[in-house]
Amino acid sequence: MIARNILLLLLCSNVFLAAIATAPQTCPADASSGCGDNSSGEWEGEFFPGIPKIKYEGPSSKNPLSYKWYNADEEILGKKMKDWMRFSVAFWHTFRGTGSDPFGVQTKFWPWEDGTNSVAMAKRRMRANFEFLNKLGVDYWCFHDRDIAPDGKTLEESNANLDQVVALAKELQGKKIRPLWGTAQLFVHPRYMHGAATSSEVGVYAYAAAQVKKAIEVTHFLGGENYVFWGGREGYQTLLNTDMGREIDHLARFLQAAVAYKKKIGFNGTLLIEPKPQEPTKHQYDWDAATSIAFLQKYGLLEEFKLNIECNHATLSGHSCHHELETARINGLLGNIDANTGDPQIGWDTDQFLTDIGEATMVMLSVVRNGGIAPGGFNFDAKLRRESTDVEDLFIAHISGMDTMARGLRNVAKLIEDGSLAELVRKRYQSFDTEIGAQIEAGKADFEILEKKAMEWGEPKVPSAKQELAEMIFQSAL
Ligand SMILES: [Mn+2]
Repeated sequence: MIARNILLLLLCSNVFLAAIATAPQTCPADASSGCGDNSSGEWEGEFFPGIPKIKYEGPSSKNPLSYKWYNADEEILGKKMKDWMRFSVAFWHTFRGTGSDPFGVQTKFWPWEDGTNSVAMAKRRMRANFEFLNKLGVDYWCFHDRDIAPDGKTLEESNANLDQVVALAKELQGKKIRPLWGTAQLFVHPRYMHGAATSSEVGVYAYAAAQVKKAIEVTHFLGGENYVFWGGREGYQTLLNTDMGREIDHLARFLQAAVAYKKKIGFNGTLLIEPKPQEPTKHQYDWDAATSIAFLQKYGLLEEFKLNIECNHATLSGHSCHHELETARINGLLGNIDANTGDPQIGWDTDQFLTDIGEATMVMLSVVRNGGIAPGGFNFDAKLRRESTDVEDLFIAHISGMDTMARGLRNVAKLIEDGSLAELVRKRYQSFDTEIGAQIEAGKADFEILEKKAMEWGEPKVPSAKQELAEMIFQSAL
């Protein structure tokens, strides 16, 4: 009996040893394994072994690692799909997302992570990012300064860390890949607990300015096409201790200084404001598109900024994503889309990959009406669910998100070709395609003229809005 147990133990050990010998090189998130001692940040071999370059295989393909609807070079409505989309991978979710939530710790342990936040680890992670982009066939990426390089003990040290990682990113980008946008992380560190540009502490305002200055510089250095301001903690928890007027004035001065600095260093990228109504603060100053537009107008910044509309932020503010996109578009301010979605039954920012085809079709309706969104694009500000823990899931999530947007674009092409939805809208407003309608739209119809018409015409006939017909036409294109 004892002998049999020893034999079994030996057999098991052999199986165990064989498993170690054949497993791909991994660095478990245990710094004592030695992986963390790799000061060069080099990584032998591929980060995503066994995952090929993702190709278009068409709608009938059952291969999860292929595009079914996104065919980068195919022309739709006079433009290549890749030029309509300009997809971007968000470094923070894809490479810094750990799966932790307020109730539980990390669930994702990517093989290349060593459990440290060293510069060497940051460099290794950057190499993983570029292998991911190349395999996915995506030309853009987005980052916060502190996602890609660790905070140092001083601002000087943080800047030096960032410079090291950015130099590597520049080398790995080659000629084709560049940032869709960069941004500064002004919400994680405790110094930003009262906000950054809207902090009650002038030292924090200055620190945030220095951090944004550096983040604009590195975005420029990397050839970034936009720069984003998301006011993570630019808001309040209670008005009882808050001078809202003064804080919003400070925010405007901060953004005016950013515009001046951008021009000084010759950065031609678009500056973008990303509205969000709340979370982490109770009330954020960039509540929604309309609020942000009024702010830009008040402080003379309309010519200097556009909006980065995030679908999940739109629904948090009580709007649809389509509403926010259209509000930005009709004001000439649609600059970029953070392509994600929330959960209809959850009231917070879940940052999920958008996979609803109807929603994607409405998003693409705005983009097509806008003539595209370059120099903006679609940034996947979206993360795997906490329970999705395979490396492969990172690819599947992006492929699914890209295919969904591609289906949206194809559906818009169908709607335009069919023409009946546009015709329904045209007919609805045709009473304004008249002499008096043109007079009204030109601002030349005063109340006396209109009163005369009202008396001449008598009670107006009011036709049906045909909402169900509009919905039927829309559905038939999906
Ligand atoms: Mn976002």
